[in-house]
Formats: sequence, C-alpha cells, structure tokens
Amino acid sequence: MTQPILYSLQNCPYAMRARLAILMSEQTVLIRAIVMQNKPAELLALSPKGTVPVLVLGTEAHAQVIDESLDIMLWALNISDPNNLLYAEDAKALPEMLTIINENDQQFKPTLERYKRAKRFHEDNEEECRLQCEPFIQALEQRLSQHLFLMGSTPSLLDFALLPFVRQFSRVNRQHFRDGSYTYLKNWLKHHLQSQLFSKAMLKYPLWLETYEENRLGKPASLELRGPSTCP
Ligand SMILES: N[C@@H](CCC(=O)N[C@@H](CS)C(=O)NCC(=O)O)C(=O)O
Repeated sequence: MTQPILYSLQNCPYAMRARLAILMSEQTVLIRAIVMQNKPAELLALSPKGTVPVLVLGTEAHAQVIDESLDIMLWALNISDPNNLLYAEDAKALPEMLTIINENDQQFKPTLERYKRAKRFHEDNEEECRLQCEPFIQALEQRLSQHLFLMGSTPSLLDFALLPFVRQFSRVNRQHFRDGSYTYLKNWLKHHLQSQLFSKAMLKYPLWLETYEENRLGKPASLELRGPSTCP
C-alpha cells in the first residue's frame, strides 16, 4: 500500500481543515503543495473539478480519490480518532455536526465571501455584509458560552471544520472583530491559532511542481505531515 497523497493549498480553508483532521487522527500523508494558477495535470486527471484538497489513496493503477474536504476529515477520523473528535458515544453528535458544517459551507461561506469582497474593494456595503454573517457567528458564540468547544468540553470535528472559516471572518475587519461582542469565540479562536497543532497544519511546503523538478536531482517528491499525539 502506497502512502496517501494530499494535494493541498497553503491558505485554503478547506485544505486547512483536512490537514487539521489528518494531524488529529495521527495519519501520515504525502503533501503535494499546489497553487491555483498552476494545477498539476495529474491532479486534474484524478479530480477534474479542480478543487483542493484532494486525497489520493491506493496505487496509480487503482487510485481512490476523495475530493471533498469533509470526506477527507471523516476518512482520517474513521481510521483513528484518539481525541474522540467524532463524539462517538453520542449518536446525535455526528448528524448535528454535519448539519452545522453544511450550513457553514453552503450558507455562511458565500456570505463571508461577500463580506471579504466588500472590505477588499472598499464597497459601501461592508457593514451590511458583516451583519449577514452575524447570525452564524452568534450561534457559535452562543454554543461557546455553554462549553469550551463547539460540541462540549473537548474539541470535535465541528471545531476543526469551522476554524479556518471563523479565522477568515476575524481577519476581514480585525478591528471590528477585536471590538465585537464575540467574547467566547475570540478565546476559542485564540486557543486554536496559538496551538502547536495549528502551526503544524500551516507549515509551508515547497510547491510540488517545483519539487518534482528537484526530485530528479534526488530530493524526495513530497514531504510528510506527521500528527501529534495530543490534543491542542
Ligand atoms: N467543497 C470543496 C470546496 C473546495 C474548494 O472550493 N477549494 C478551493 C480553494 S480554497 C478551490 O480549489 N477552488 C478552485 C479554484 O479556485 O480553481 C471541499 O470542501 O473540498
């Protein structure tokens, strides 16, 4: 069995959540760092929709491709979940987490994109766009006022699936986030962003297409991303 290969983009929130889950599950994959402007042909052959992250399992002749970030998280955690991110003892936890992740991906993310655009291009609707993000953000704040993490007293799949998107929200208008009424969310975000886990997940790798050329000079084609044994 060959090592799984993860096509990854440094600052993509979907790739980040996949890397976080892989680390938390203590799996090992080979990272192939790419940029959107130059997607490797073999990636497009494996997953023609052309998004990252993409995980490739098996051999070249019999490759299994997982090209949705949430599916990659679940793949990793179903193999090994030493910190119980799936809250396995609670049958209602996973469906609840999947519902909120779906809401994040389908509703919050497009709203967040509008907010980012408004800020970036100095449009006059920044405030309006931010207000459209607020119900989702406030629902997270409400959860965190009950317990340290989104599902309870320990981290869950939900925390790591949403973390990169909350991070993006906090960075659109940093001043506003600092001054905003997100006391619990700010602490939660700070906790995660300062963790060793997050630093590991954000390690910068040389671009695979460039490394591929170097590889012919004897360097490894990909770099390993190894998981820590403890929770952040
Ligand atoms: N639903 C996908 C979304 C992934 C996605 O949209 N990733 C962005 C990068 S952050 C992408 O690859 N976009 C394609 C492009 O910009 O060409 C997932 O969860 O994996």
